[in-house]
Amino acid sequence: MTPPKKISLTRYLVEQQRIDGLIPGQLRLLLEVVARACKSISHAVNKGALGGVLGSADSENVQGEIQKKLDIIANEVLIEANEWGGHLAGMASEEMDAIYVVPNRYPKGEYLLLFDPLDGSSNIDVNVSIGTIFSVLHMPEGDRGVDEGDFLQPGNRQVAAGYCVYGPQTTLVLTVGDGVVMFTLDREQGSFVLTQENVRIPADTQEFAINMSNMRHWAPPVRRYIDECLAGKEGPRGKDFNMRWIASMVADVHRILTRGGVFMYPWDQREPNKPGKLRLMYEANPMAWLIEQAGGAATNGKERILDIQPTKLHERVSVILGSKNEVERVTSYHSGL
Ligand code: AHM
Ligand code: MG
Repeated sequence: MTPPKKISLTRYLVEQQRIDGLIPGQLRLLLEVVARACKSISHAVNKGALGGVLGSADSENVQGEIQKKLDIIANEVLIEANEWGGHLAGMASEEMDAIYVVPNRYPKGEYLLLFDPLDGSSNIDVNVSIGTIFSVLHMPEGDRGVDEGDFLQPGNRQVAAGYCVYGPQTTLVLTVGDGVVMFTLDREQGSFVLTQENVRIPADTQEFAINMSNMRHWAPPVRRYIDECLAGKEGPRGKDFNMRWIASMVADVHRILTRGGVFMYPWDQREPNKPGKLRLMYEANPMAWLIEQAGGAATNGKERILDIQPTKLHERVSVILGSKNEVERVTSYHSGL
């Protein structure tokens, strides 16, 4: 029997460019560079204590969170890999207060790249899955200089989005608006190999993901939804639910893309003036687009995440995403509020 042919990320992107014209040349280069950077972050993650990469960096990011060494390493890897290729005009990151404009010594391209270089930072030192999340936007038409305003586009304007999860396998998950594809890193070959096309999320699920320790702070609609799940077969839902919470959005979303489920990081009363914990532009938007492209849904309880007009680069948002019927149910519990 002929072994199944291995399709590398490079080949996949070239074919998409050739057959469907879905991926312009500069975007293809950008995605390859992001994938290469993820490969190198994956190596650093795998070395762990042997590479001296664990622990805190004794610095804070713009959100007032203590940075881990790997947060900073991953951020640098992504910037260094992307700044010289001529495909980008600027970058923005969870780990940088301001946008990063491609230095004048390099040619400038037409795209903007946003990323959370290492999501799930609290899992780094305990050897649990973490990941890189990225979102690609087009520079607004006719704009010559790059400023923060150029980045403030709703998620429905993304031209590519994805994440790379560093778990038992390193998996790169991508959309350019034509469904969701997954590539697994083949360490012997050093390349990402296509392992799943046309990823679909079942519309129904019996599994939810939420940090239950915040229950007492939630708003009534979220409480109601979780209470009903917890009531199981005897409750209004008439079925038992299972729970998972990895504290790495990449790993939770990856599970949902693989077998369905609903993920929530809702607004809560701990910090009533913040819309949520997660960041809109480089966490919620790319994940929301991937989820929708796989047939799921993503809202903030009131509206589609992808339709939110951002007003700040590091803006936060309440997130409910995953299996369509469950997301619609939680969202309907918010209506009239
Ligand atoms: P980070 O970007 O600083 O790592 O924070 C985002 C992470 C998400 O990956 C995860 O869903 C959430 O924070 C977990 O938060 P908590 O520790 O409050 O459960
Ligand atoms: Mg994050």
